Amino acid sequence: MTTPLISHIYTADPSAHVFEGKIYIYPSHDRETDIETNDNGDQFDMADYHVFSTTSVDPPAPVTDHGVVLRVEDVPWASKQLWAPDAATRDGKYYLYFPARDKNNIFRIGVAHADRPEGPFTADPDYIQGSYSIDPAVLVDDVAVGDDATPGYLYVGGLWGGQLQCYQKGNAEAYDESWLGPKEPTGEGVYAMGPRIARLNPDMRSLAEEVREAQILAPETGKPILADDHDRRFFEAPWVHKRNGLYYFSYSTGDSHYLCYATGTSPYGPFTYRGRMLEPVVGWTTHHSVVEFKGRWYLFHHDSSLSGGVTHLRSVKVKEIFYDDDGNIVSEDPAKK
Ligand code: FUB
Repeated sequence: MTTPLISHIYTADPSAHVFEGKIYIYPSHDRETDIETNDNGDQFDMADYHVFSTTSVDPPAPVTDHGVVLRVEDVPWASKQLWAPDAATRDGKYYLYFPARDKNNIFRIGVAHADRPEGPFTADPDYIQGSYSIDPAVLVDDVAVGDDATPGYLYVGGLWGGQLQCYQKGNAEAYDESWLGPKEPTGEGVYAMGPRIARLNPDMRSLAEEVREAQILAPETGKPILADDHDRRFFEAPWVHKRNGLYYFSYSTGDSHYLCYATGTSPYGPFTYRGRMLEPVVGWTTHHSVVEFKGRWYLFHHDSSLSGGVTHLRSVKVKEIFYDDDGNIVSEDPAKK
């Protein structure tokens, strides 16, 4: 079993990026509460974010804790639950994307900005208009859209407590609170709900278009994965990385506890399911990021081993991943076989 990268506080949902030659990690900051554990995730009652950095994960180097960079009380629109964040950089500025419940208890995506990757971050006064659900992940692409040479794409989505199922019709205005709770589509022939994507404006703080669904297709049918296929359907934790011009969309399957991936030729998908990249870990949730550093690829993820299996007290870990000649993600270096 691998050792947690950070053990002086509980951390989860690591989004790792290489900024200024170092690996920066933007995780959730788990904390103990007296809230009863339920399938809505109420026990995940996080109230701030720390940022971490390191110069090497293999061999391990010390991880620097840059301290608290944003608190829920510094986010004017938010009420609680600072869940899985991500970060991006553009034109010398750094952006932290984060989900939180607004004053009406609806999950929205917020953004905060800083001059340095380690913050501190200043939150925008309101959430990103048109945003909903949880688990933002931002890809800054290298394929121009119009005048924008490096467009940013925001991916979001999470079922059950993450409220994605409340948007059956797709758009932010069609919020249906009768779907609140640990619910999701089910039934013969019913398609799973896909993650959501929208291109960001060059300001990186607003959407250039309405949020839309990205499809994850089953390779055997060419059609979306079925809602009852819990081993493969999207649940939460979207992440997109690009390798050799191919977009890798990876995600958690939630109640079946896998990290899976699918690939496509456009940031919008469709993405065709390819396989698993992490088997179930200690704890209920699984959430990750994939980053290239000095020519090697790493999977950052979390488990609950440090807390002895407490679902909402997790710790960030890292492992190297490899690709075979067909672009499949494999856990052992094919060159060493
Ligand atoms: O950390 C709170 C939630 O747990 C995240 O938003 C999900 O992805 C899951 O890891």
